[in-house]
Formats: sequence, C-alpha cells, structure tokens
Amino acid sequence: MTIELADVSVTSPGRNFVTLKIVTSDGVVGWGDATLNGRELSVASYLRDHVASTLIGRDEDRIEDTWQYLYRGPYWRRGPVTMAAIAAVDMALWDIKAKKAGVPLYQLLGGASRDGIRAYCHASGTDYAALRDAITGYVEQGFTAVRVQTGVPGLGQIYGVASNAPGARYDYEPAKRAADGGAATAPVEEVWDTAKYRAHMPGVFESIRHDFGAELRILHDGHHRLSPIEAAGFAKDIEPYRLFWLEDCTPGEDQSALRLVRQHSTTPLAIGEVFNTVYDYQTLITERLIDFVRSAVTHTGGITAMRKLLDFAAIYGIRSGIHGPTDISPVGMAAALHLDLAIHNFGIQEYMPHSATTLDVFRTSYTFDRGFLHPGETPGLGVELDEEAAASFAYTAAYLPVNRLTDGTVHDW
Ligand code: CS2
Ligand code: MG
Repeated sequence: MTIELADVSVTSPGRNFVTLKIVTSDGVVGWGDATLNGRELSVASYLRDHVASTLIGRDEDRIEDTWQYLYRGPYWRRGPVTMAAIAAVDMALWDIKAKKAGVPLYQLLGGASRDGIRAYCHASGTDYAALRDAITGYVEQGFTAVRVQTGVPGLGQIYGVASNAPGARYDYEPAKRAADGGAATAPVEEVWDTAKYRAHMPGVFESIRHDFGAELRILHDGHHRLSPIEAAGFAKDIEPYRLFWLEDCTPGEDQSALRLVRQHSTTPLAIGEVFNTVYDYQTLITERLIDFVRSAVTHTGGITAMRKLLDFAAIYGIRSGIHGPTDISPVGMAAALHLDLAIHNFGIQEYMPHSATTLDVFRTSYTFDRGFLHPGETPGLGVELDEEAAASFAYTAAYLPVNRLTDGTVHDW
C-alpha cells in the first residue's frame, strides 16, 4: 500500500491547531499534530507547499526511512518549523501502522511499562490565597504533582498565571487574539523584574510545604527568565523546599549555563520545551546537567525522534517530562501518552486539559483518573479529527506575549 493523500487543516476551536491527515491507498487514515503556537501558518505552508506532494506514492510502513528523507533530504536542518512538520508526518505514519496492526500505538513501542501515567497539573493564582485554593482543588481531584505559578507583588499580569476572573482557567496561557476576539496584529507586552520574583518565590514555596506537607510533588517554571548566575542563586535559595523540578531556569540554547546552576544546587532541573532535536541536549545529557527532558513530541520530530532522545537520556539516568500544554493538540498529547506508557525512564507528564470546544473537534480516547492518564486501547493514537466540526472554526491570528524589563529592555520569557 502507499500514501494517497496528505492534507493539512488549520482549525481554531478556542485556539489554533495545525493537523496533518495522511490517507493510504486502502483508506487507512493517520493524524499528526503540527501546531507551533503563534507561528501556525508557517508549518502549514511547509507541509502543504514542500512536503505533501513528496509523500504521495511512498510506502506508509517505511517510517524511519520517511523520517530520514524529510530530515536529511532537504539539506536545511532542525528548527521548530521543520521539526514540527516532520513530527506531524511521523505521528500520522505511526497512527496508520498501529491502526493496521489493530493495536494501540504503545504496543508497537514495546508495550506498557506501567499501569498509569502520573500527571502534573497547572495551579496558579495572582496571590497566595488564590494559588492555595487552586492547589487544594487539584489535590482533591487526585493530583500528586502540581506546577505552581503565582503573581509577584509590584508586577502586573505574568504569563502562565491565571487571573482570578471566572472562566479564566482555560485562558491563562493563551496566544492572545485581539481584544474583541478577532485576529491579533501584534503580541501583547508584559513587564518583568527578576529581583522582585526572587524576593517573593521562596516564601511561596515555604507556604506550600507548610500547607500541603512534605509529599506533594511541587514543580515550577522559570520560563527562561533568569541569567545563569541568577538561576544558580535561585535554585540554591529554594533547595529547602525540595521541588520535583525547576523548569527552564535559563534560556535553553546556552547549554553550558546549566553547569553553573548545577555547581550550586541540587534542585532538580528540567528543560527543553523550545528544543527540537537531540543535539540541543547533547551537552545537557552527557554531562548530566538536567534531570528531565521537556521536549514536545510535536516540536521534536515526532515519535521516532523522541524515542531515540529518551533512550539516549535513559543511559544517563535522565527521565522524561514531556511537554503537554494546550497548544499541543490532542493528537500530539496522545503521541506523548503512548511514549510515556512504553518507555522505562518515564518521569512525569504535563497535563493541561483542553477546553470542551477543542475536545468537540478532536475526539480522544485517552483518560484521566485520580492523577493518572492512560492513552486508552483504541487502535492507533486514539484521536480522530472531526473535519466537519473543525471547518467551522477559522484560523484567527494570535500571538504569545513579548516580555520587557521595567526599563523597557526586551527580555527572555
Ligand atoms: C509552558 C508552556 O507548559 C509549559 O511548561 O512553558 O505552556 C509554554 O508557555 C507554551 O507551550 C508556549 O506555547
Ligand atoms: Mg514550560
């Protein structure tokens, strides 16, 4: 059998998603996620204009060969646009292979290594009282691991922190549309002050430990905002609160920066949501500068590439913490869950539930129960796009925010 059709759809049920559909000559359909938050149309074009026609007539079973063809073939390598496009093809081909075999994908990856996938949720609040209420709600739902983000006195809205307004839950990490919900013409801007953040956060962690005890897994995301020496000091300051991980404490592209952080602290480190190949991790893994790999399957070349990356990490005792925000579509989320279940060096899975509007368009078979996820037993990835429903949500331009220091300097975020 061969690939007969490769089609890209961009839909916006609450937020934008790019989905690749591959159909074989005997009618098997595979889905792949190619969503790159705020840059969606560039991946859609890469797939439509440069990849789709090269797939027609290829043997859909040759997944490794197709991956190498798309990675090495064009000469130009890596980068989030290219790697998201390759990821979508790769996911769709694995979906097809598992559907043809009549098994959920994890069975082709070696079968289940565990019964359930420990998930962490996002708790946030503009002040500690709101954060504490959010954590309490999640603990009551059975979560044993919680990412905590909070407002900082003296700063305004911070990306990743929910406002206390009703209905804000699904809207706190959005790519922003225009105020009237229409297309954005430019990103919103936020203001950041590392000194205020560093003065405030240790007390927050102290309160959480006091209120929720020693066992709750506490995660925190620095979102690349600290310099190497600031990150080293911060990781040391918060050591007494024994975080499960401190994520993205520095801008990730400078791998050697993590040496400085490591020299000063035993706070476990996670990094990688903006990475797109194993090469971004080479120093980090071989020198054991991190504890968790944060790549998204969608942004790192798909299941084929992620499996190799995580096997490489396993040799150094480094575990997975696959990226799972709502800007990864349910297709990308399912791909993560099949890997999570199969690999030995699983660490934890990020879980930000998609909105009901999104889940009306993407029909999923994965489940969540008392803090644990499972990909389900449906053959393939277990997610189908309802194309008719998708067609009623037109792409709407939306951008992630830009961050500036209090003096106006553009800053990492
Ligand atoms: C965040 C992400 O989940 C996380 O850890 O850092 O939500 C990230 O901000 C978004 O994926 C950006 O698109
Ligand atoms: Mg993050």
